[in-house]
Amino acid sequence: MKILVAGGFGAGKTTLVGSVSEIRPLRTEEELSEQGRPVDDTSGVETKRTTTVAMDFGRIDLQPGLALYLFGTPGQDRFWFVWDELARGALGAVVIADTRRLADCFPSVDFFERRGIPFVVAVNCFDGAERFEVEEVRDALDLDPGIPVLLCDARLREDGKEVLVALVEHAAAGRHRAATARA
Ligand SMILES: Nc1nc2c(ncn2[C@@H]2O[C@H](COP(=O)(O)OP(=O)(O)OP(=O)(O)O)[C@@H](O)[C@H]2O)c(=O)[nH]1
Ligand SMILES: [Mg+2]
Repeated sequence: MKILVAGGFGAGKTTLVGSVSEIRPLRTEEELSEQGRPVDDTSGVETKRTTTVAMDFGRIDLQPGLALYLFGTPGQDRFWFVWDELARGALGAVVIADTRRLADCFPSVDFFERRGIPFVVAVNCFDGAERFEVEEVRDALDLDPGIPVLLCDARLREDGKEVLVALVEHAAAGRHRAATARA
């Protein structure tokens, strides 16, 4: 199963792919440069030194016979053109949200809603960030009640796995509903 890991700049996409992957993840990190300063919005994540310029790639066997291929998207607006290519054939997506900059994940939510790709929202609970209930996040993002919202720490493998299990179950339930509707 091909899965996308999306979300705004610095939300923790590379971190999540790295923490759950059972292979050494492929990364395309580059230093944030002076040239990028006028176009890259780093507000809220001023300490960030590198950014994904193409994609992250990792793999995990979630259960016997179910391998997930994880594709982390780049977070900066100027790399949006990569998303269409990465999304081809994706069966689901994780949208990582940072509640300090929640609006940054709106474009990701729109992207998957418009393409009918099932997704879950994983709230990455950064140290020192104000905590919100999942229902508050759901309301703020104006999500359908059926879309799973989870709290996680992207650095923890078990949290990342929980998010992926929720996504696989959510995507499977959607396919089941579609098949039943056709029958
Ligand atoms: N405290 C805390 N720090 C985190 C967490 N997840 C990620 N970080 C840190 O936040 C920074 C951003 O993480 P990345 O994984 O690079 O974010 P990204 O979404 O891939 O960023 P771009 O590819 O540039 O859009 C890194 O310095 C991480 O170490 C978390 O759950 N808690
Ligand atoms: Mg990244």
